[in-house]
Amino acid sequence: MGDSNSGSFSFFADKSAKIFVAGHRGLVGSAIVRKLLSLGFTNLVLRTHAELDLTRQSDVEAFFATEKPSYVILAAAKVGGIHANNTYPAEFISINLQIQTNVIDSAFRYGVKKLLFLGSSCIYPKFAPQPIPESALLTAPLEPTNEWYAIAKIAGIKMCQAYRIQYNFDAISGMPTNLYGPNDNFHPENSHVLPALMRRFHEAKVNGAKEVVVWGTGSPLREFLHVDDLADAVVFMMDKYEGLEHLNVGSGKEVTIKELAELVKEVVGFEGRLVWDSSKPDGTPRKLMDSSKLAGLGWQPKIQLKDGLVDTYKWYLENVKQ
Ligand code: GFB
Repeated sequence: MGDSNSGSFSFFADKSAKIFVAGHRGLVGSAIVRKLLSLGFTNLVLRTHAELDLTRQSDVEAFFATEKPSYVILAAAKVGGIHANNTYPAEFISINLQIQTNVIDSAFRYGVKKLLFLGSSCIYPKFAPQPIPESALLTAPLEPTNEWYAIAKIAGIKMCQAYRIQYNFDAISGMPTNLYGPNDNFHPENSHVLPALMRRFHEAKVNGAKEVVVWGTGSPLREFLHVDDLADAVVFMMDKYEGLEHLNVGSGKEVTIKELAELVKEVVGFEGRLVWDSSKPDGTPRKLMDSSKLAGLGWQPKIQLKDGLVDTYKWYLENVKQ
């Protein structure tokens, strides 16, 4: 049980191995599918929510019994931005606990060779040391706006660890920082800041509005990673990592929400002004991850924020109904 893959295992040895990507229509899952297909993997097992409800234990078990995938990448989750997390705490804790418990347990029971569980940087304490090392987990209280989601994700990490310790099940966890990219959720209230602002600036530009409202004070710092970089890291970890500890996956670069807003405004081409609504929560003041463990294994992000924003806005224009 080393910190990295010491044996001769190669995730790339058999491109026809059956891989279940749970959550393949979401921001993260769709990027992982694009990545696997671009690498020549041919046997992806995908199920829409309507085809397989991952919160239903017996359905998940029946799916694993029938399909018997070799690998599982668990990118299915109930996710949202600060407002959604704060408004639907019961859904964030219960749906995530159910999905991950069902999938991790069935994966073990039906002979999956390796599983990768994805969490979030919100698992760390509100006032964690910056940049946040993996060892900061469970050392102090969480940020209240997303503690329900965080508790579920911490339980997922712990479940992977417990199954490795007791059953020697090769389950690993990756904790991405704030993500963005194609197939994001652009809902005006429930989405994360980046897609929310992109949509608001776009609609303001199209409607000729003079100002756009941005939540909070603009002072919180956030680290953003393009989802294609995350997908690259996921494949890298499937191949190279088999440690007990979860691994941070970040870009190493942070911006204030004010800087982000200015950047999105520029990319979209909105020329009016920003109005700050300080009645909305800021959330945690800063969450820059220390991703040096993953870097030490040989992985680096490639996509700069500005380039990623241009790419995401292009996708938005081509795919989202105006
Ligand atoms: O992206 P966001 O919702 O996630 O908010 P968190 C980030 C920051 O952007 C906060 C500000 O300081 C918000 O106040 N913000 C400004 C806005 N305008 C907007 C807007 O229109 N929409 C949104 N959503 N924010 C989430 C967690 O926290 O991070 C999740 O709630 C998850 O659980 C995710 O972990 C990665 O970074 O604050």
